[in-house]
Amino acid sequence: MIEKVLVPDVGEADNVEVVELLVNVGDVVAVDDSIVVLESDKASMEIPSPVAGKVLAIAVAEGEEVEEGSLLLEIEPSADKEPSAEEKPSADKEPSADKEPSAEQEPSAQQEPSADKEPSAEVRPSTERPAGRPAVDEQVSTPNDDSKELPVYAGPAVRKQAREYGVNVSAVKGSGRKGRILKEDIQAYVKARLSEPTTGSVSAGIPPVPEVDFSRFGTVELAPLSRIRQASARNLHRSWLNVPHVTQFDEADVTELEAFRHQQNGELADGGIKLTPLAFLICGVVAALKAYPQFNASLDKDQKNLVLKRYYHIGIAVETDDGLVVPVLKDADKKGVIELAAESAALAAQARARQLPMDAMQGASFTISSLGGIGGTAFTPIVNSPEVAILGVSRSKVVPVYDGEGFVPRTMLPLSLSYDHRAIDGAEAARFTSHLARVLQDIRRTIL
Ligand code: CAO
Repeated sequence: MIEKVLVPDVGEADNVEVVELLVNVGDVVAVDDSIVVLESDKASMEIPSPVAGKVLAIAVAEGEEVEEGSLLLEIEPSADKEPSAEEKPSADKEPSADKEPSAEQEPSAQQEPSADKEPSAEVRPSTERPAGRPAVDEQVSTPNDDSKELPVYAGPAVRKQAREYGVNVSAVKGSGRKGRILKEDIQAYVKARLSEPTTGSVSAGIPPVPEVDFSRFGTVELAPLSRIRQASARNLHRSWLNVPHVTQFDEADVTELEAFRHQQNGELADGGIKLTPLAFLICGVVAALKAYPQFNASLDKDQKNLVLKRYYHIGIAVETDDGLVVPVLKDADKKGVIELAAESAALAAQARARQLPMDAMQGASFTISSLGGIGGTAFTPIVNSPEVAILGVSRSKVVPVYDGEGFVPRTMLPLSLSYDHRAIDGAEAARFTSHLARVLQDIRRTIL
């Protein structure tokens, strides 16, 4: 008499995959010995043998999809006798030291085995096993050949998953029958490892700042951060972590420019227009970006190309009561200084009134952060990634400059250019700020 073993009720799953065959033709199984591992979207299930006996035929192959009622195996029932140790399916056998791969031989994530490194036909038992079906006992390994630790039971699909995650199966506790490691065990292991606190070494991630109860030292008060501050904190942190920053400092002699600006402000006063250094800076920056297009660019996803932008949309960092906002002055290359002054003032006013439309904050190709109205001598702005550079401007001041014959008073404007060193070299940055300084020294250069 031949007993047909069918796929039992597998819950809600319609189709399940045969991920692992745990027996070979000719194996003798006892009642409840695991014979096959099925896997649905949600879980792996080891199917136990409903009868004791000898496996006559295997009707499925690994990777095949089956459903409730599909034929799995044909078993010739035995006359109530438990199979001897020799007859038992090889997965349950204690592995012999000379045959099993040790954990040290387990491929690491970096050493994904190539097809030609799969167990060769010679090391697989040749008995009646269909081609391509791995022998079950090849899936048993000990953590270390010399150790007295228990062997590790895991099937090929589970081992493949472990390799993909870089997990050493010998470290995983199996929750399947007889300690067999299931895919869920690998997932649980990875999850547990990821949620472990980091040890403080750089390779283990960024060490968290310890939480301190400041009220132990004195009175404290909580000041909630606005949503804008929280959003800019995320952006700044992302840029800080991703971009290798370098800041190039320089200064521009803006003596003549400032004289011209004050004179123009006198003439424009009636029209309600005020020229600040910012409008001239935008104008000078566009000229420098045209001369050095790699600053008006982004790195592509693979970091193999610079995406050079043929448009000049300048982000202006604006301080608002709710935090830093960066509206974008579009097509700055097509606008004159007065228009740039009017538009940047309007954008700053809109930002402070929280009236900026979404598209006014997108598409910048380069950003200027001016603290000149406040003070300071220099600072290191954070690149507004994925842009590759940002110009910081501090407050100009009149200083004595030696002109070869004597000291003369000159108005010097401090420039701080931070850049992404993956995209830009230091020499290029020095050329960019020198060029910008020359343009600002004589703004007529922008029309050349
Ligand atoms: N040197 C000397 N004086 C300067 C100057 C400079 N570099 N820049 C501006 N000034 C003067 C202006 O001429 C103006 O003078 P008057 O009042 O005598 O006319 C005064 O400082 C105030 O200028 P302003 O700041 O109102 O205008 P602006 O066009 O220079 O700047 C804006 C506009 C939006 C950039 C600015 O208001 C702002 O918000 N700056 C802060 C940006 C910021 O927070 N950056 C940090 C980001 S972190 O990277």
